[in-house]
Amino acid sequence: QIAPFPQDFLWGASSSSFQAEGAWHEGGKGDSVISHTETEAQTTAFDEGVDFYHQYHTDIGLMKEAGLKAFRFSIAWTRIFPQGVGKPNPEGVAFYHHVIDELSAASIEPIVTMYHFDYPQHLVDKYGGWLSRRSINDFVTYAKFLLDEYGDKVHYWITINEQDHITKMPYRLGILGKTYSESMREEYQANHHMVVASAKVFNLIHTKYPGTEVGPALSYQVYYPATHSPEDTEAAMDLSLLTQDYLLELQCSGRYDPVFRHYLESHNAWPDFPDSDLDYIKANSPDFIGVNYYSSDTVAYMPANGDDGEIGGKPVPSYERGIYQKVRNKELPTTQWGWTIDPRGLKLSLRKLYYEYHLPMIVTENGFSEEEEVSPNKPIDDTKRIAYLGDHIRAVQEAISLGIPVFGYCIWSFTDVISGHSGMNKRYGIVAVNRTNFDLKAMNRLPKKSFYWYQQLIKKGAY
Ligand code: BGP
Repeated sequence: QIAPFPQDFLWGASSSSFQAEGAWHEGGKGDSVISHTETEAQTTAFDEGVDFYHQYHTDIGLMKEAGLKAFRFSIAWTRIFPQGVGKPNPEGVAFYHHVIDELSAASIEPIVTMYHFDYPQHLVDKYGGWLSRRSINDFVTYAKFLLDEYGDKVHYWITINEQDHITKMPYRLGILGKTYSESMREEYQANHHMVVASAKVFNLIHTKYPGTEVGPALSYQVYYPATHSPEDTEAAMDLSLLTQDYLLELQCSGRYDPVFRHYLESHNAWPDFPDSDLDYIKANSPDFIGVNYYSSDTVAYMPANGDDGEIGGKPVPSYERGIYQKVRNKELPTTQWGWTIDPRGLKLSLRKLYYEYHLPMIVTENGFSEEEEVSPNKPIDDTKRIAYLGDHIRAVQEAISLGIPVFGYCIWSFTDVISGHSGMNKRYGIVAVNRTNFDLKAMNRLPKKSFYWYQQLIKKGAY
């Protein structure tokens, strides 16, 4: 028996400042680490984004037409504090008031991410950013400013988006020219500082802003063992621990898992911190967990002298000798980018997270990417996206039916945005943006078939 979605379920969609806003050199905005990445990302015109900065009014109009109950977006830290700290920038502050007010006028709940990958470059130059303990206070000062400014209008806050990925992508921390394995010590030091900073923001919210809820948004997935062999089962457990479980365990329970600690120590990557941090983190845990789910992975044991793993793609290394390698799962179809399509994996992830942490959850990102041709007169017939979203929404409903508290679901993304890795070739939106990689002129919005499908689904309140 499948239970209906709760009446107040937050049917939503998601985006992020650096992928949507553009206007990098307008409105007094400062540079973030994204402006300085040394990857292919630089060629993808984040500086123009999809022009949300100028077109938010149109976009929110479309959200209203779709019947969205929630919109999750992020604030660009460097629009508020161009240098990361110091004097706030009135134009940036006003911009987010406009966005939030317009959402509220359309009865759309704003879900606001404080930091979604675009860390202020100035703080990296000044003291190394998250690598230094000084970063903790600066994040808390920024968060406090946001709460004082927008706190009476925003109920749901997300502290950091996908810290689990930031930790594995050195350039997102401003560490240039080094791979993950070369910079592990710095990465996990930064990770620890981000957890303490988040705990301080949880504390701030719980003591000073009652009626407001806060949590992290993590990328989460299931890892299946490739065979029945105990080695592969252990490899799948290990990968889950090393990519995601270690972080939730630390953030929600104030504990470094011993196997994880052993892993860090054996790589000379154990961070420095005072013992009191762990008690503090334990005493200040989140109210909910935001779950970004796209796909699952299948894992085999990789001997210390094994060949390179088969798949790359997502920003988690595809193998680590002596521990795991990701392998293809023949049971599951994939997207053009080789990401598996696995709705049951979403239900399993929600079950596992609830079993471990007993916190309410919201799916903060879930979506299907494809290369698409935008034609001005014909809505894109994105049948595969509709099937993907429908199957994943069904999986959420099944989880809710089992008693797991999931209070919302946000499609990634509302309009097409600039993909983190593949620019405008990789589109996720239910509204197309008429913009090719290098044509910055026209950015019309054109609802796809999935837009009308989601509109009907929200109206019915059921899949
Ligand atoms: C998540 C990020 C988003 C978004 C999404 C899709 O990791 O939080 O910002 O980019 O993944 O990823 P991509 O654009 O690389 O396909």
